[in-house]
Amino acid sequence: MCVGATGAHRYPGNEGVYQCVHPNQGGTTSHASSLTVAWLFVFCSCHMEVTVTIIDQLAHIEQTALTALSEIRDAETLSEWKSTYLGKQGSIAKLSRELGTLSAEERPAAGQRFNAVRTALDSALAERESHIRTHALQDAFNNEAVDVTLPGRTPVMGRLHPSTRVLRMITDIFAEMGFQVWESPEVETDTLNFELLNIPADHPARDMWDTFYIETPPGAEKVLLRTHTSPGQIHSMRAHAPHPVRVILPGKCYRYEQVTTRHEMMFHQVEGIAVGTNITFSDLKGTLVGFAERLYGAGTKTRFRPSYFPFTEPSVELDVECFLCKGNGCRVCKQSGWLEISGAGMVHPDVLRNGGYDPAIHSGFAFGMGPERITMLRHGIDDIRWFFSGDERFLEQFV
Ligand code: FA5
Repeated sequence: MCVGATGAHRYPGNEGVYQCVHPNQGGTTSHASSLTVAWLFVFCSCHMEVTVTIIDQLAHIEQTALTALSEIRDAETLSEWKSTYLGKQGSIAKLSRELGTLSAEERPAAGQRFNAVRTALDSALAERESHIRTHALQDAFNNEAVDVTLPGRTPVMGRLHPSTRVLRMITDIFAEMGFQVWESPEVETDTLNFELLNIPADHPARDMWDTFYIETPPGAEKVLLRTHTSPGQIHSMRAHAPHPVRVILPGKCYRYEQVTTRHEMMFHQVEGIAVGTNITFSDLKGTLVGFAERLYGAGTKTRFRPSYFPFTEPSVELDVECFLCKGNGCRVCKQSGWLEISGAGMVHPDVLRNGGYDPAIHSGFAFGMGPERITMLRHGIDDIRWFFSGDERFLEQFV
């Protein structure tokens, strides 16, 4: 202690820091504040005492800081503690500014003490940080622990769309009969969708098969969304001619259609074509009857009705006996006892020629069926709009 000191005075601007004041200075002078008085005293007669005081203050800060630190349990409070004691405006930094006012002899000892305290606080902080982190981790383990004995959640399994399922059944059946499965474009030219299939610009069949046109420059060929899979007949014949061809072509079709319970503006078709030598109408019948029996069961009754398509001659519609009422007549078959499943016929000589075959040598049959209609008949679905409405209540029934 300073000899004759009047006691400890609060150091202005340095809360919690105490300073000795010489009795002769009386705490006030006519020409200086108490701070100035204190420092005059420091420089005049009591150098060692002030150094001890700073060191005492440092010890006090260290003690307070370590006590506070030991009670901290979370990262946020820890960060506050860090800025209070070790930050740029923290207690240690504030006190260290006083170092410059000490004499050259006193400064090293005080400096060393500052460094020691700072190092002690730094390492205590690091220790506390790691302690808090470990506890946080432990808490997370305890709170978020996975109970491995709980039964697992069954993942929701996707399933195939009913049209896709029936398309696959149809392709499987024809593949067994030796048909290749081909794809052909959904976007076609007017020539392929109509002209080469015997449907010139003014043909009445164009009304029945109206579609969506893609804007093209004036004078350019018209491009459209195909109305049926029949352009695939031309693609596949041209790819094989003059060799035999036996393919099916499943895919989407589009029509400018009044949408009803049986008519969609987008639906699927499966086209089939077989061209070679000596292919007759009985081959067509045998193929389609065999298909119907495989799809609806052995012994399924079928019938062929005369019909008209510009690209087949003769043309027919294939009906199967209604699987619901066994031919007695019901709501599904509209009391007729029969269900139509496909258009078909012998490939027209003009179309054979357009495909690259000589009708004098080659002949062939073709057919086109609608999988949605076939699915409706199989499952008693009363409205085709269910298929593409995206309603899960409908789709999830087809497991
Ligand atoms: C045709 O499209 C011919 N290209 C089929 C053909 C191919 C005949 C080869 C001869 C030789 P049609 O317009 O009838 O024909 O359609 C055939 C099948 O497609 C119909 O039996 C039906 O199952 C389905 N279909 C036609 N229009 C729609 C529609 N708007 N919505 C859902 N399915 C349809």
